[in-house]
Amino acid sequence: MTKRRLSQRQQTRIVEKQQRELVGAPGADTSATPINKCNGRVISHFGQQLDVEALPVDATQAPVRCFQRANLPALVTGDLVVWEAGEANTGVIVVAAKRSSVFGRPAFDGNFKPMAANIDQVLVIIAPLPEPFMNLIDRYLAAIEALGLNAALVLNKCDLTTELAQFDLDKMLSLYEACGYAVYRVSALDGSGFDRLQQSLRGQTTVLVGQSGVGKSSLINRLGRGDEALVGALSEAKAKGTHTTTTAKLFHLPELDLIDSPGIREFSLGHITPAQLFDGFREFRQCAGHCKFRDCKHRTEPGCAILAAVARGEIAQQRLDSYFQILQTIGGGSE
Ligand SMILES: Nc1nc2c(ncn2[C@@H]2O[C@H](COP(=O)(O)OP(=O)(O)OP(=O)(O)O)[C@@H](O)[C@H]2O)c(=O)[nH]1
Ligand SMILES: [Mg+2]
Ligand SMILES: [Zn+2]
Repeated sequence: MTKRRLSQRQQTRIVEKQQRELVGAPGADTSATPINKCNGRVISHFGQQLDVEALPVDATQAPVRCFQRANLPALVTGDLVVWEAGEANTGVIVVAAKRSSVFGRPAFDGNFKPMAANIDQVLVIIAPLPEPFMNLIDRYLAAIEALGLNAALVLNKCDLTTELAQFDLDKMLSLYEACGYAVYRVSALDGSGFDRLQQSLRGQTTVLVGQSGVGKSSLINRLGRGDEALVGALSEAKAKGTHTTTTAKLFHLPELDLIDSPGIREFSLGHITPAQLFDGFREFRQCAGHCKFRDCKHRTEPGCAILAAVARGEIAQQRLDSYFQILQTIGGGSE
């Protein structure tokens, strides 16, 4: 161990000390707080720099471009911080508050990479175009469940669906409704379906996730003034998104906060365990511990509670297939 590496206890003490410094935090010693220290929230980040808004929010104040002190963990959109003002609308983040929740996904190295903090729910957005994949939806839902967050599904671009396509989409979405997920069918283009959606967002901080081009930014614009987020056309050749949004960004809309996120190409679940994956399929949980064999793989074993639930129509075969497919990618499915 190098001299510079801190023990877990030392690290915990530093974090506790930093959190006591939070302006206005319970027990904070505000007498010692220099006048230029301010509470803030990270609203987006650009490489090494973060845009921070001062709290309480003043709509007339532009965000401050900040660096963060090197001893702080990587900060993300939604993080609550204390920052010190510098020159010309710049600053330095000196304290990071404890997160009440976090959403993220594994980076290329397989480690969990936070993307947004202090959020209440995650909306998984799909659309008739680009074509939705059930397995991708299931990956999102499993990741969201593993983080203990609420999830709901939004089918955007309902104005585009033909009767036949709508039938197929409804069939797929009804599987999720049967599992207890709320599903909203909307069009950011013509505004249909927004009343119910807006109701579910009120008073919450919600992250919008999904493939590039499904209309995450367009939904934010429809819920706001209309010019909040940059929107990009689908590629003509492949009807795929063009990765217009490049960084997670928080928007304050009347009575609700939304975090836009970049569309993704792949969503791996390298950071979750096979047990977490099982729990991430919420309709499986009722069967946990009810299989005849303790190490049941739920493939062909007699007395399998999962297979019995599939036979009774309580678990969709497509969801079980999806589970096996993901399980294999996290190293739990080899036989
Ligand atoms: N017909 C129709 N088109 C829509 C709707 N919502 C969005 N679009 C179009 O879909 C395309 C992609 O929209 P964006 O809002 O940029 O999609 P995004 O999910 O933010 O994409 P990324 O930022 O790349 O992840 C744009 O051409 C939008 O005009 C809708 O409800 N109906
Ligand atoms: Mg976007
Ligand atoms: Zn089983």
